[in-house]
Amino acid sequence: MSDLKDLESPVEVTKRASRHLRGDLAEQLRAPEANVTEDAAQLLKFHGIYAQDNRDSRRERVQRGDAPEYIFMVRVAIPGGRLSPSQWLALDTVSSEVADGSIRLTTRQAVQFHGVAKTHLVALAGRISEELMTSFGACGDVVRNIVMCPGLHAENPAGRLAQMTAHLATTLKPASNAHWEIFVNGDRAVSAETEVERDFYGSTYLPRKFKVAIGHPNENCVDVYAQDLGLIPVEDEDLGAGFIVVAGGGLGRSYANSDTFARLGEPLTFATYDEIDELIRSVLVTYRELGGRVDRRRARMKYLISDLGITTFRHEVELRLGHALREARPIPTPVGVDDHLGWRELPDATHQVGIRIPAGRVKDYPSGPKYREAIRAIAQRFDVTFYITAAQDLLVSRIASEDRAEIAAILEAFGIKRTEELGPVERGALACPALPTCGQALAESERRLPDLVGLLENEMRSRSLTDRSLQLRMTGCPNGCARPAVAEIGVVGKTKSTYDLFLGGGERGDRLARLYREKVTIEQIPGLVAPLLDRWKHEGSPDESFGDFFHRAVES
Ligand code: SRM
Ligand code: SF4
Repeated sequence: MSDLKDLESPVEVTKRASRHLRGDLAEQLRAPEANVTEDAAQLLKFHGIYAQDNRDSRRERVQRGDAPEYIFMVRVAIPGGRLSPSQWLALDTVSSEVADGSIRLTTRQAVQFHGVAKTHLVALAGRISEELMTSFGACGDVVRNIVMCPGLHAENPAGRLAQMTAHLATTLKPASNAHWEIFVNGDRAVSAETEVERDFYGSTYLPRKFKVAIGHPNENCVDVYAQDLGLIPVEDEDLGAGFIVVAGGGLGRSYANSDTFARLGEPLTFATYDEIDELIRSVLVTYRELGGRVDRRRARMKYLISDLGITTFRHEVELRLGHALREARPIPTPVGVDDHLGWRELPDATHQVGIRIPAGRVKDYPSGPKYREAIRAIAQRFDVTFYITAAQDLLVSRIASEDRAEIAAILEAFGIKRTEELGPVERGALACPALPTCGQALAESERRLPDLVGLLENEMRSRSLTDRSLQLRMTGCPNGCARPAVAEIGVVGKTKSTYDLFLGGGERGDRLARLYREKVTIEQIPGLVAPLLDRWKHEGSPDESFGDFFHRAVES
């Protein structure tokens, strides 16, 4: 046993000693220092909080002999991305009162606040908990925010799938009362001594984060193959409604470990609604027991599946489940692509408008669109439902027919572009936050996205390709938070000013992009893509996407 402990990563030791995620967080939060210790920073992640510093001022401050400007990022889990108007208004208030004035919508339908001071963390947690939201379990070695295609939810908000998302979001959270005790209820919460963590977490939780998404069978806006577990709802002829379960996806890589890679999930089984809870738990226990705990860079479930092979992994799940798994059913090929943007009528005759939010950053631009003001005005006046999408956008859903014109007028008044006005790259471009907040960023991402979008759209325009779409995803490092590994054009930070260029993924999310050029600057990218756009225009078939064309004609 002691040998095993010697091999564990230090985070495992911190988790085990934490008394169900408490550690000395309460004391650390009260201490006068602006930052926290490394151990506390690891535990804070389970509470949805990241210790960061402002990287724009880091160098200058350190040269002056000053400490870095310590700040915190708080991620609020929003299951299925669904929010009520009063929940949105609470997030809006928090963003002005204790964060940097923006609300950052994430690629997993959650919300992030940046630039929060340590002294404001408790107030923030308390405010959002009043609206039944929490950051607990939004980060850390647990099941992260449950992602669900907003189409599935909006079409049937009271349906079985919507209920299942809510159920999973509750039952897959850690059982520990630590969060409520430290951040919300003070000493009213149950003592750690009597607490038992959920059986699939135990005292050291999972080896790493674990991601679950429920995708639409007709389109793949959630990137279901990029998840540790992807669930695709289908009807089985014999067994009725259930899910094709794909396992072992994940897109992060690390330059520091060459044996890390992006991987697509592969079919594991078919499970009915009644079976899905037990199946997920058995997968989690398998991962908890067999997953790597030595090198955190190679601890995700995708490596376990890759190392064992899916057949052996299935067998291990069966051993824990107590019976054989069914064969997976054939995965339906998505019939289309749906970014959920623009206006549409829902089955219950209400309306929905999907608003493009550049890089998910809901804020008011001084001489541009006022996203926060517009959405606040809608939340204050209308009984609607909001959905955050996995493409960092926001849907205003369940709009009564009589309110449609007024909501359209609000969006126009605050300068929000109509979907038809969006450029062919702008419409679907994603970027991770990167600098100045992300401690792992090697290069800019969100802040340089508009430049790259503009450069690529110039190339599209000069070739009269503006009626086609081109999917661009950019990240500041190979962790891949905006999922560039499955994009038509993936731009991945390598050094301060250079990026690796990946090409040939696609909007079905079922193919990895290929490394096309290493270490290029943003300014070089249009020149590298331009000849391929020419070929796509002249050699591609009219309904062939750029990614499909590249894969068929250039890569092969
Ligand atoms: Fe991510 C770490 C932001 C989705 C793979 N991610 C981070 C951290 C917390 C940086 C850190 O560890 O210090 C970033 C916070 C930066 C900041 O300043 O805000 C960060 N990740 C994001 C978000 C906000 C990107 C966005 O533009 O929306 C997304 C938040 C999701 C959420 O709401 O839960 C986000 N991250 C993803 C995705 C995409 C997805 O899940 O669909 C991936 C690739 C899929 C995957 O997990 O393989 C992703 N993030 C990572 C990794 C690589 C993990 C690995 O397997 O090695 C890290 C690094 C880590 O965990 O140590 C990371
Ligand atoms: Fe940070 Fe890298 Fe994720 Fe971008 S991809 S947010 S730089 S960890």
